[in-house]
Order: sequence, then C-alpha cells, then structure tokens
Amino acid sequence: MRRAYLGIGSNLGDRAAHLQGAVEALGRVDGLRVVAASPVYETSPVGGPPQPDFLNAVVAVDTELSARVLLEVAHLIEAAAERVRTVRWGPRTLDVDVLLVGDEQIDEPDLVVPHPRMAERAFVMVPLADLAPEWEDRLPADTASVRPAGLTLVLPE
Ligand code: GSY
Repeated sequence: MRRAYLGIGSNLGDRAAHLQGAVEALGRVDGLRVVAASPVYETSPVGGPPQPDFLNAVVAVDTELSARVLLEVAHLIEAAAERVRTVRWGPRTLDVDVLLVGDEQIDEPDLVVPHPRMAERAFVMVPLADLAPEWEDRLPADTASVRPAGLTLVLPE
C-alpha cells in the first residue's frame, strides 16, 4: 500500500462540481482509498491561450494500484466529466494528474512520475504542501496566483 497524490483542476462549467465529482469517482475505484483532499484554490491559468481561472486541489489516496493503472483511472475520470480535448493546454472540465506514487520514479513516454512540471506549478505545490508538509520547502517563490477559494471537498464515506 502506498500513498499517492493526484492533482485535480477545472476551468470550464461548474468547476467545483467537477472537482467534487472527481473525488467521488476516485472513491468508487477498487484498490484505492481517498484519505484526504486539500482545500480548493482559485488559480490563474498557466500556459495555453487566454482562458478562465481554474479551481485546483490535490487528493491523497492510499492504493495498491500501479502508477500506470492510476493514469488509466485518471483518464477514465476525465472522460466521464465529458472532457473534450479541443485546444491544447486550453480550458477543460476536468484535469486529473498523477503527481506522486509513493517513492516510485517512472520515466516513460506517456508517464513520468513524479510529475515532471509539478515543482514549478504553484497551483500544484500549494495544495500538495497542505497535505504533505515535507513539500513545504519546495514551494515556488511566487504563490500569489493561488488563492483560497473557500471551498472544501467532501471525502467519500
Ligand atoms: O495540468 C493541469 C492543467 N492546467 C492548469 C491547472 O490545472 N491550473 C492552472 N492554474 N493552470 C493550468 N494550466 C494547465 S495546462
């Protein structure tokens, strides 16, 4: 059993409902238990075309699943949120990123763990540090783009 961290984000439609839906969908996956969710943050978009602000959070899970299976789970949950990949880096109903899977290190064409861009992304590192304080000293210098949204995700029973 390992602790894994998933980043979730939405900037299209009912953003909070998409994040809550992702947590609930994770709760229905066999071999995985949702143990915590960070507070939700309103975050300025990084990269891509001009687009609306995101809501972002990080979810901690205890799991026996491999990183590869977690990636498949992430893609299924995105698809269920009717995510349509129209514009690269553009707005999306739901993004689910595999950030960390225990101490595992993977470098494959379609799966890199730890997530290769997480350390430079305040919208990942701020909520990750809420759940895993060992990452606090890796926070980017400028976290002004990441603002508490005053929302809490409800964990599955
Ligand atoms: O990789 C996640 C998708 N994404 C985001 C995001 O979730 N939040 C913010 N603030 N910017 C982003 N740019 C991309 S791509």
